[in-house]
Amino acid sequence: MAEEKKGFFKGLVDKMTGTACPALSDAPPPDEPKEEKRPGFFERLKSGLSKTHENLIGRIDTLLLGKKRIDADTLEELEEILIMADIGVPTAVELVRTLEQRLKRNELQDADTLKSALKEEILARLAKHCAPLDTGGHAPFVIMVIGVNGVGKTTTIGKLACRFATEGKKVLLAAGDTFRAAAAEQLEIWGKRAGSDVIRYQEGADPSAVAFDACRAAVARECDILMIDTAGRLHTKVNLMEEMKKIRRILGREIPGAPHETLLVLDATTGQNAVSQAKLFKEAASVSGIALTKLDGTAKGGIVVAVSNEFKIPVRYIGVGESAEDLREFDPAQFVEALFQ
Ligand SMILES: Nc1nc2c(ncn2[C@@H]2O[C@H](COP(=O)(O)OP(=O)(O)O)[C@@H](O)[C@H]2O)c(=O)[nH]1
Ligand SMILES: [Mg+2]
Repeated sequence: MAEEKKGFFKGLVDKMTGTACPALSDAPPPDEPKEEKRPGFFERLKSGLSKTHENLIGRIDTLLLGKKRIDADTLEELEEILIMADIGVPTAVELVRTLEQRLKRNELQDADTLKSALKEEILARLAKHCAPLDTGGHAPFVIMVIGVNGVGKTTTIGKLACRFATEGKKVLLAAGDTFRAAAAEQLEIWGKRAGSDVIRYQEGADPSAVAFDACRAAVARECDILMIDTAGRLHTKVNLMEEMKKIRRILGREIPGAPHETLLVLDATTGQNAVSQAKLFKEAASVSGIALTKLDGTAKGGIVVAVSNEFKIPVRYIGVGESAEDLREFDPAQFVEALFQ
């Protein structure tokens, strides 16, 4: 109870001093519908995806310009465009096969019907593997966040902490990236914004010890969510995977079923590299969800489709910027709309 009060009080102070998640605590502008900041996010998503839009829809428009009818050659060229837009070879081939069948059934008369068929097929694939993260089943619900350096792990944890805090959840963060002191400092800044405590050790400490302490603290403090940041040095791939396994073991030993979510963070700007990373981590770390960051300003947004369709792991969140409000639950219909509009 005392903790609750402290959390509330701290939240109040942060609000007054402007250190609480500014974007999340801001009132919506008067002309925006109250309950959702969604239109704002949709616009940001749309402008973030504008390069991908140019890369994909722009090229499709050029391909179809002046075409009286759609034929097999058109679809072959479309396949190339899909691959260039980072939708990935397997998914591009699959999409075009489906469109060929539609063509045979005379369903694709012109550019518009082709584009809306493509949109439908992409949405169907995204929707099939979509599942929002449900943290309700366990307390504390333990989220282990993994991924290579620089993809946005710490930032995503910070944004999520803000998000959970606005839902009234008590969040604890663990600075498991002990490799760089700056990583723990960065997490503490986010912790302050979100009103969440951070368990941190000195630089170079054993991340498993941090995880162990964090579990004990999360249980003792009756937290709803525990998020564990991890290091992502890829040049020591084997060690990294071993370290992750060790952390997992500790978590599972301390809290039944933990980690309840292993969230892999991927940087959309890296395109097919993100696909390779997903492959690597899926095999080694039982990834249960994906967060795709930096969808703002990249031409490689097609990667969302590739990752979701190839790995059959739900994309939980997408990031379109650096502030707390720029992380949202992945909504396939909204994404496809923003991409095609
Ligand atoms: N533009 C943009 N930048 C992001 C996004 N997510 C993270 N970043 C930035 O990416 C950089 C690396 O993020 P960080 O969380 O430190 O990565 P980590 O090494 O995986 O923990 C930071 O400068 C973040 O602000 C995003 O969705 N969009
Ligand atoms: Mg980090």
